[in-house]
Amino acid sequence: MWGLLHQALGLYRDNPRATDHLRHQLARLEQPLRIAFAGPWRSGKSTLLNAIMGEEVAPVQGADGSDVFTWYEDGAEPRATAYSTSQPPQELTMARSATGMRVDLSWRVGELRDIVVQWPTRALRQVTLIDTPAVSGADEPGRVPVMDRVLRDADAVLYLTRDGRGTDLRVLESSRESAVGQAPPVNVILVLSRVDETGGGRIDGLLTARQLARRQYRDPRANALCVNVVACSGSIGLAGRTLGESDFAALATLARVPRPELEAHLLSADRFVRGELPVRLDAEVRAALLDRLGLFGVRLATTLVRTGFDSRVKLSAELIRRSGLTELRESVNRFFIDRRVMLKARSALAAVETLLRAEPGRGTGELLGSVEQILAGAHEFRELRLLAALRNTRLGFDAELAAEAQRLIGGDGVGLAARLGVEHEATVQRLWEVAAEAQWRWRDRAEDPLLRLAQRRGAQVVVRSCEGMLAELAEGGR
Ligand SMILES: Nc1nc2c(ncn2[C@@H]2O[C@H](COP(=O)(O)OP(=O)(O)OP(=O)(O)O)[C@@H](O)[C@H]2O)c(=O)[nH]1
Ligand SMILES: [Mg+2]
Repeated sequence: MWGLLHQALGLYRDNPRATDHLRHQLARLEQPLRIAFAGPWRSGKSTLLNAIMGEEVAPVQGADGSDVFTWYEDGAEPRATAYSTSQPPQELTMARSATGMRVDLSWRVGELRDIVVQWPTRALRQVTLIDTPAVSGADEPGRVPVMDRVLRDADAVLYLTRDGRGTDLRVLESSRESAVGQAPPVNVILVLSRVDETGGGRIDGLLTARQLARRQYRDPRANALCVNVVACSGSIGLAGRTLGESDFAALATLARVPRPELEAHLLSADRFVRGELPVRLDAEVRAALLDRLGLFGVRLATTLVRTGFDSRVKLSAELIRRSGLTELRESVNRFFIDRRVMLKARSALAAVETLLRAEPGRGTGELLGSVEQILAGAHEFRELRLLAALRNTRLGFDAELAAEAQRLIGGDGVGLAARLGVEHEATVQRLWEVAAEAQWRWRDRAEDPLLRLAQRRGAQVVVRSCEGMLAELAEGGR
């Protein structure tokens, strides 16, 4: 990757703008992984970003029609800087709130381009999170469509949609024109968002929505666009992560109201806030609960309190789990953070490819060839292509074999223990034995004349993954 960027630097040495751009890409390779939250208007991007951070830092319902990208990165001190098209960078005042912070934004929206927020939190050690404006289908003249900028500036994307079909996905589909773009969509997780609203208000509605996500995941159209589909309610996840003792006390008080009576009050926001309840709970407290959890969330939380989640800690954990946030964070870890080196390399490849196509000259054709070769040849990319093929068709392997192949090529986690399906404490000796044994078996398959060519090729990738593990063990890694 470094080599390719340096070759490109050589080609464009007389072009200061291109050189600048390439140097920027080189620097970016060293920086934390950038994950963007993208999607249509009001799909819940800012709320989900807050839920992942575990704090309310991103303003929900910001200014409509703004083009601002807000970057959240690790920093020793909370700090926010605004970058505009017309003025020098300017520091913004921030105020801490009970559950996060607020940035004071008295700015003319059209001029603002980026806000960079530095925020000391563990959540940002390895990643930078980017809150982005709503994507729109229509490209306005003179403006880079939001999704193009998202794909250029971020290494990985959580794409939120409330329906998972139709127009929302078209924006993603149209962004796959380049060679890098046509490689497996390893940098996108599709999030079915605000799923608490789709379950018809039933307590198990969230579970139903999660099943729907799994089904959609097998739909070839979604499959071609992302590495995984996860259903999530950002607001319930966020409420779970920021649940305070006083919130819990209020919910516990509500849970003492006989169920049919509470249900009647939970039919509308107005009834809930203003109705007569047989327990003491101020209207402001009720309004605050409603604001954070929604009617469905209040119903869910009180039901959970009644069924044994009877402390702040227990209730908080269960809300997070049910919201789908736990699963989403696991997916982000497995597909993005564990694979950050590859994802960063991919961003650099995409940047070089775009430049080579935009400014062709002597030697650029050859370098484009190298980009395509890296994409086709790098083992990590092969693993990901195989993962996609296994998910779509299993390549004709039976379920058990397909599952084993998926595990060995890192589909269940890229660590050695996860790939080999052994316990974390396993000795190097044991890891070695399991890897060597898997290598032999898959080598037989790779050479089995009775298998189809695609299957033999797939088996070769698995063999290569096993070899990689053995090499890593030989170097003393685990
Ligand atoms: N019920 C429910 N409401 C949500 C959820 N996530 C967000 N909302 C609400 O939906 C509205 C929009 O949420 P945001 O997080 O601002 O969505 P966004 O995608 O950032 O919106 P824009 O940036 O304006 O495009 C707010 O009123 C949120 O409270 C959710 O998971 N469930
Ligand atoms: Mg927003």
